[in-house]
Amino acid sequence: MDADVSEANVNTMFDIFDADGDGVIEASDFQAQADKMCATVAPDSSSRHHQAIRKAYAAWSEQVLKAIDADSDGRVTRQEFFNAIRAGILKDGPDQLDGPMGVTHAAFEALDTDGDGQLSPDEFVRMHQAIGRDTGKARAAFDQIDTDGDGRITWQELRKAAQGLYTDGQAEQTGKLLLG
Ligand SMILES: [Ca+2]
Ligand SMILES: [Ca+2]
Ligand SMILES: [Ca+2]
Repeated sequence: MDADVSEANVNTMFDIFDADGDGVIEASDFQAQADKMCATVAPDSSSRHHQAIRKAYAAWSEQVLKAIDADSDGRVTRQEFFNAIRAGILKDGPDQLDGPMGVTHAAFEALDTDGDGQLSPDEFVRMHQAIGRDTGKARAAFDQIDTDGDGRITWQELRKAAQGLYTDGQAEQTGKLLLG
């Protein structure tokens, strides 16, 4: 296993993917995540953003299952997940960030309610309000992601913050950074 991806982090990542907590990652887990994300940032099922989020999760699901589901039964066990991480699958694949970044980008666009291509603090905090998180912490997270300190989060800034989750093995820290 990569020295910088601890077993605890791999377990945390698995648990995040396994949304329904039944011990295997399946397409339905990604659908559950999509439901949650849509309910938070794009509840109108006919909206462009709602459909983009669903599409992004479906693509991610397909990518993960294709890459990690070694015996192709449509279910990724914890063992298969560990084996894939050990083989460096989340680090070495050139396209390994396409799935999560597709989802992050769809969420970014849904949160950008005024469509100026950047998130204001109000737009960013809306996500935290919707899921009942401490909005004070959201503001601290905002300031950390806004690396040039201009009071707006660009896609480049959010992308850089979100990448940490998959490349640094710092799932918990990155989650905290994004969600407070
Ligand atoms: Ca599951
Ligand atoms: Ca905006
Ligand atoms: Ca900025």
